[in-house]
Amino acid sequence: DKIVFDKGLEVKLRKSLIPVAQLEQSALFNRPKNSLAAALRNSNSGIIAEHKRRSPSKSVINQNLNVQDVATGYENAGACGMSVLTDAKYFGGSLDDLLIARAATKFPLLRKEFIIDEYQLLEAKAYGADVILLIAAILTKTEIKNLSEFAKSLNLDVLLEVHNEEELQKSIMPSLDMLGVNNRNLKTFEVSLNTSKSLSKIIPDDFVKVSESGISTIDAIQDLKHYGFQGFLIGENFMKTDNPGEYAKKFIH
Ligand code: IGP
Repeated sequence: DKIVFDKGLEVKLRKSLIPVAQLEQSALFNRPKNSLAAALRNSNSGIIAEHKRRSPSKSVINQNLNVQDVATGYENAGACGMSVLTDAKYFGGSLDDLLIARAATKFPLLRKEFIIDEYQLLEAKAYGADVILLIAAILTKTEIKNLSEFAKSLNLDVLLEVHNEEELQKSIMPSLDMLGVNNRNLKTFEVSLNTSKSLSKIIPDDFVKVSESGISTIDAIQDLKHYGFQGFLIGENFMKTDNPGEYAKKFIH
């Protein structure tokens, strides 16, 4: 499982991937659709609560919690759904985190990952996700189209994330369910809710609008609602507490 080059340099090989046929046969693969977009449309709170141990901008957020407790806490608090980071390198997450959250809850789960190929969508489905994230900044228009259409064929909801008008213009297409505006600038890590407010005007009304990142007060949510947002993705603000589910309740009731 590793290659040793001369001069003693070692490179570990990626663990071999599960064959597609095996993913498709997994017990979770043929679940009926559990739509986050529908849950957000029918909710007053619109909270999508995230599990995030660490991040490139903040390093450690919270390493002391277990995913099962966080997931049941969020579900009991009445969140519309949960986002589970599965990226290991930057966020310390894994597909096992997603599977554990799935086993513990019934509400919609988002696989939070840098998705670049169809295989990751099959994985998302097999590990219990209901929703996938596509990031316009790292995908071409054709990739967004192919990946979102494939996701729809698997009964997955699609949340497309943008940071600016250019990304939004190239991405608008019928195979998306939700449009997310990320308030965090990926290059500078600066956060401004004005990003959501200014882009809200040019997002067509047939998509559920989601504001992502840097949301820490109920007032901020009220303000964003006036701009048509129905979903609010909150990670760090919940995860930095000892009991994220308990803290999330303040934002829901
Ligand atoms: C949550 P915050 O500031 O509440 O922890 O942000 C979420 O928006 C953020 O984790 C996120 C993200 C992403 C992470 C938004 N888009 C893409 C990784 C990849």
